[in-house]
Amino acid sequence: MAFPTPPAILAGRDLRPADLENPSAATLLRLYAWMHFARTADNRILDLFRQGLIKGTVTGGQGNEGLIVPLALLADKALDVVCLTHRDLGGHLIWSDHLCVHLNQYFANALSPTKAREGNIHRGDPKNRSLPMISHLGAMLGPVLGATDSQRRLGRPAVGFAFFGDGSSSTGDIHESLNLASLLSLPVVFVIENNRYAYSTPTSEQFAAGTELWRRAAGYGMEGFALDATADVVATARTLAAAIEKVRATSRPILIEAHTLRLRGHAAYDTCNYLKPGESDEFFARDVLPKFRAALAAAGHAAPLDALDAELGAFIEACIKVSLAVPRPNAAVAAMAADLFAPPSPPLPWKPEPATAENLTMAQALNRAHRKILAERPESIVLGQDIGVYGGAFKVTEDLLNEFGRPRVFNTPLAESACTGYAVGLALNGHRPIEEFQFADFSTEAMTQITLNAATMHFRSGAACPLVLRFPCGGNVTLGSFHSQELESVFLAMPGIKALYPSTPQDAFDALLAAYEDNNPVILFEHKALYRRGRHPVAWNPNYRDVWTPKKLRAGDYATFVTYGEMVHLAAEVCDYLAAEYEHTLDLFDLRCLSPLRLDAIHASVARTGRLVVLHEGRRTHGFGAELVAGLTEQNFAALKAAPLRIGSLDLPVPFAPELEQAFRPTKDKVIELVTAWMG
Ligand SMILES: Cc1ncc(C[n+]2csc(CCOP(=O)(O)OP(=O)(O)O)c2C)c(N)n1
Ligand SMILES: [Mg+2]
Repeated sequence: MAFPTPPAILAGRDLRPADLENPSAATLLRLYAWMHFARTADNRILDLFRQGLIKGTVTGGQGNEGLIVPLALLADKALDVVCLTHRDLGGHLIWSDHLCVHLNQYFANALSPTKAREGNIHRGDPKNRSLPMISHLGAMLGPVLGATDSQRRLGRPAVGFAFFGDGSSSTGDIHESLNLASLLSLPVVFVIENNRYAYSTPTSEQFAAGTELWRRAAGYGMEGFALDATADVVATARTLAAAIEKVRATSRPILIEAHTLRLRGHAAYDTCNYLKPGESDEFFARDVLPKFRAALAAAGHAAPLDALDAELGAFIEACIKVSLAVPRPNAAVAAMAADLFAPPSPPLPWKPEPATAENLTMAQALNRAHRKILAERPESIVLGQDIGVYGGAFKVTEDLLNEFGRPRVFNTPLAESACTGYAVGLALNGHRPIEEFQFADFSTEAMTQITLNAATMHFRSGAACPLVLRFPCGGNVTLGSFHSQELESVFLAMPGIKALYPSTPQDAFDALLAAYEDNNPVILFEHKALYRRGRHPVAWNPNYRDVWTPKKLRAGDYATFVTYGEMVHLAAEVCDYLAAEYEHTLDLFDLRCLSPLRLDAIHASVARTGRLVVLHEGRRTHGFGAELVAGLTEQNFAALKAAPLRIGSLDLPVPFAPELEQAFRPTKDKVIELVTAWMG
């Protein structure tokens, strides 16, 4: 598809600080051209929405051009990192791609850069470090921090640009991200686009501590200032240029509160009935674009301005025509399903070490796997709370800091959301982070980052997000409701996450390598009660990728028994008991991989035995076993000789006292009782 040739003035997408000292007519006209281009594109997108040619809704950037255009022109598009918001079409147009590509996104057609899986302003350009926005305001900042840090670690003097609105400034992620950036001394320009409203809510109803949001900077130990981006474009550009240069040179973050405008309300459907009388007129009176145009015209540029307006208008119309002619998108289910996960890459060239087996606990096996990864893979980074000097709550990361040093191994603050977002950003830029959650329970703090930002990344943007999230999980350790949970059915209810759950030290060693080299977010469930349950031989296993498939631990013909995690050991004892006492032998499978499920061998077993027992530690109702039972029985229904047996914990929070916890969770005696009753 041939795209119309852009007007020559749009060939220049950069503005250097020197250009602003005594700006030439060409510089001023270029600034104006991009602003006018962005405004006209936004206006036409609104028209097209109203005509029903664009679906969903549109959130315009009309009124924000005085900020986003100079800033995007000043950014180094070959180095810097950005995550633009729903007011920043101008930024997208400048950062990369032809207008037609952006329109294809709005029309959600066959050439949409998100393959029509996202709509309207919800896109980025990950290969050019423009990180795709997600709706969850605040959650976009962490990835900017990570990708910017990744650039710096690779020796590139990048700056990150993190945008958020006055309303978004109320989210917890903003606090976490500002703190993290300052703590790690990351060169990030934080920009608050303060247009005085969040949807219909004025700033006065958003926060009590005044409206000078930039003053928050002091609380994070960073510089901050306010900027009126509706006044003088050149002055704004100069201020931004100085700030960017400073951040680039010092690698310290900065917080800019930019006063901007929202000329068309929140979105296309907004009636703006909440505005005070005359307020809209006041907005339009402050609009910087006509003021800039009038100043340029007064300076003698009226004729080129008219010509520019005409040329840009014609170009936009030509682009709309081209993009409107693009066919509707491919709705084939197979094509969508194929993109849920980033494709597997060849195995990494691991050294076949340790060649001789050592007797290790699971915690030690995981420690060995971390050391192997850090020693052999320069792109690896290990982060988490207390994982440094202390070696982690379960000592899995012991001595890693000593051996590999900062910044490859480092403690994170108590900020699971921003830190996971930061890890997402590292992953998007070619690093491979391994993040330890102190307890799996605290991963709920990072729910949005894991399930929406990371897990949907490949499907909606085509970018790989190789991330290992280590979850010390499970009970039987008398730690109560907030340190004992099994969360697999919570996280795996969302698409796009892989998950491994090893039950032996060797499988744990293999699982960390397999998870590490995968190009997707992988949760590694590590049962706390298994960390120190005896020492077992661990060595380099060339077939480490087998952990993605179930392992058959016992063979039999009476029934098929499926379980994972700590329950594997209990199930093995139950199987031995049934063989000894009842002469019933069972096929016992350790699932090992919870996502994506590869159940072929188990299907074959159920088809042969005709009986199924599923056991897990998480709650029974809505538990992961429901999926296993459904999947395994719907395919083998005709072969079933009995109703499947599903065993899990009670449908309660994990209780504290040992007596209560034992009553809550499956124990060997209870499982034997349930299975023998089921056997009849
Ligand atoms: C965490 C979160 N809660 C609610 C929403 C729904 N929502 C979308 S935009 C918006 C207002 C955002 O206001 P602000 O941050 O000031 O940005 P603006 O739209 O004014 O540019 C809201 C509430 C959201 N996207 N994210
Ligand atoms: Mg706002």
